[in-house]
Amino acid sequence: MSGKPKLYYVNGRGRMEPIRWLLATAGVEFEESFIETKEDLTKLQKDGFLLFQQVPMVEMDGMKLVQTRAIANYIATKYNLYGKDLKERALIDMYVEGMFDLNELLIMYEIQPADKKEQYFANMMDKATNRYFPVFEKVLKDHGKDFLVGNQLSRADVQLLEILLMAEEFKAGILARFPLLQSFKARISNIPTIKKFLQPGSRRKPPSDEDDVDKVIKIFFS
Ligand code: GSN
Repeated sequence: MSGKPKLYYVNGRGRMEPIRWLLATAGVEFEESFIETKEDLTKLQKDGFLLFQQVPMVEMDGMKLVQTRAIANYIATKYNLYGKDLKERALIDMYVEGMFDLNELLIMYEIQPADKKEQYFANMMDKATNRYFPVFEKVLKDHGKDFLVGNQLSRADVQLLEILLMAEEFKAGILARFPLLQSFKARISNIPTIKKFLQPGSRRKPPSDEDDVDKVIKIFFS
């Protein structure tokens, strides 16, 4: 074994992308094993690799970690991206849970039936710009610091940047009303490990195309 974490998921963003972001931010190299077919998933399930028969799964430090949040919590704690005390951690948890909720909305867009997409998109954009983004804009405005919590980089910053970039892919200009989120985006994107992750050739996954979506539906939803 190489000693590097090994990620088991499809070759796309989905629930694994926040994990890739956290590892990349921590400067940790990782390997990936991609599930390409339903049979690949069934094999992992039959071999007893997956505690709840689901991915994401990350093999690291002698463990087979499942449940996205548990995996992210472990990595964030291990690499000091989880605040310096209980109160900071509580804030980070609240922010990150909001981000997970928004992330879920965004990643589920592609698999909506064609006749539901327009309405789904409108709701998703409404939630992003009227529920979630104003919260983070206000946090930055109120404390006037560079990072969301404790004036040091945490998983909340990393996960917010990920979601800002994803939201912009859906709608360029979505940050127009949020000047502090725009400067936050530029600042966090410039952290060396993150800058590297944002460059072509990194492990960051592109947005999915129609073929990817068909494949994911076949693997997980049929
Ligand atoms: O967050 C988590 O990891 C879990 N609460 C949910 C994981 C999950 O739903 N995994 C699906 C794939 S959909 N996106 O990641 C899954 O592995 N489904 C296979 C199955 O047989 O349930």
